[in-house]
Amino acid sequence: MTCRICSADVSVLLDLGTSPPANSLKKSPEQVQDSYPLVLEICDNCGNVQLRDCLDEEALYKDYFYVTPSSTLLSRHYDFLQSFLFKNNYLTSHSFALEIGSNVGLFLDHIKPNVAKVVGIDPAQEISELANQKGIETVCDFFNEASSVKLKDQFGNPNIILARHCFAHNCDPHRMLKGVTHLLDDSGLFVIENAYLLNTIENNEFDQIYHEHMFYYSIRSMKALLAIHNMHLVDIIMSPIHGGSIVFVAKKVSAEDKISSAVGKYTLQEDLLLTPSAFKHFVENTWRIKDTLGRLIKGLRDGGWTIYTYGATAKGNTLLNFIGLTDKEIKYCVDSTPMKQGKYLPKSNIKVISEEESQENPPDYFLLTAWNYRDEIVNKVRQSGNYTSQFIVPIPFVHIL
Ligand code: DWN
Repeated sequence: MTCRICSADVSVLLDLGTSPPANSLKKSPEQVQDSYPLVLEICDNCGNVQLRDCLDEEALYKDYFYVTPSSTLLSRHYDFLQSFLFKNNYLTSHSFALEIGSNVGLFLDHIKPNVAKVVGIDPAQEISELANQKGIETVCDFFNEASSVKLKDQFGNPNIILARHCFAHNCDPHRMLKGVTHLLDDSGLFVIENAYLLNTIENNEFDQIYHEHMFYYSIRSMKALLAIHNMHLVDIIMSPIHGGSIVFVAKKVSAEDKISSAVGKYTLQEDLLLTPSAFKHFVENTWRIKDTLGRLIKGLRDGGWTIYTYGATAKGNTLLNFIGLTDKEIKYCVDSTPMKQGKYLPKSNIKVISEEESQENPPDYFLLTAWNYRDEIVNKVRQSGNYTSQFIVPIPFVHIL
């Protein structure tokens, strides 16, 4: 039980029981899957919050079905991120941008017309093929020191490396940073976008805890990690995407670096708010949500009402499995991703159907497991003419829309 950033001793913050990998949808309900513990630990020395049990990359990405959804919210977020990067000259029309964990290449596709070159690297075979088919050059591999050597030989030094919602998907961030420092020259930038620990804690987002998420980064823990690699933060921006995300802009330390005032401002905020009592409330609220939602869903089911979940999300699988909800209580899961449809959610065995299929036979309630797209999904359902299905929103506290 040691911290994977600074090697100090850690203590257990929250134990969510066991679950299969959250993005490993099953081809049939009979398919047997192993479950693994979901235990969150905290390090008092550097502030790191980490998952205790890390799965190996094979187990995690063998049957990986997360495809970045096409969403107006996400597209607006890409605009916001792109304009922040251009406004501060972190990206220019001469930039070569490399994205780690680029998935089907939606973000690279967004910036491609405005920069000199884009390349992606993603370990999921089917997903990187989809990106290449769409014209986003994508290498199918894990990003580490070894693959960084190959990337440098093939493409040269990127001006900017982006890791959006994937930097925490790695049990040894030092390995990833060795690859980054190998690829970047002294002026190169490393941009990490990740769920922000302060938002996760304040909004009771315990469902963000699953095996892909091996770290829950704060500014404090990120600074400690970067310092080990002679890197530091030069800027930060916050975004509401995915329940509250932080974008860290880092580079190799140099005396001439200009540090944005945002770094000091957000560090102060975090020091004041990410306190032991905030963690205590988070743990208490997690158990409260489990109890309230479990009773609500089982009560509605016993009353004869039909319930579907909306969003075959990784988060949703943590939520369902922690509460113990299965296909006995929930008839279907609705999701717009063709690759997920017709498959079954891990452990709960709930069948995934398309949005069109759900429109033909809507339920009394949707449990909104993609609560990060709440407004977009609710509007879509209402615009399809369905004004009767109600939405049960589990986070930050259980409520009905
Ligand atoms: O870090 C991660 C985040 C960013 O994405 C990953 N490790 C995996 C993934 O987590 P998630 O599965 O919880 O992600 P999303 O992005 O919340 O998934 C939304 C799901 O909802 C997708 O499967 C698509 C679906 N969806 C839908 O059916 N109709 C989404 C929208 C916007 C819709 O209108």
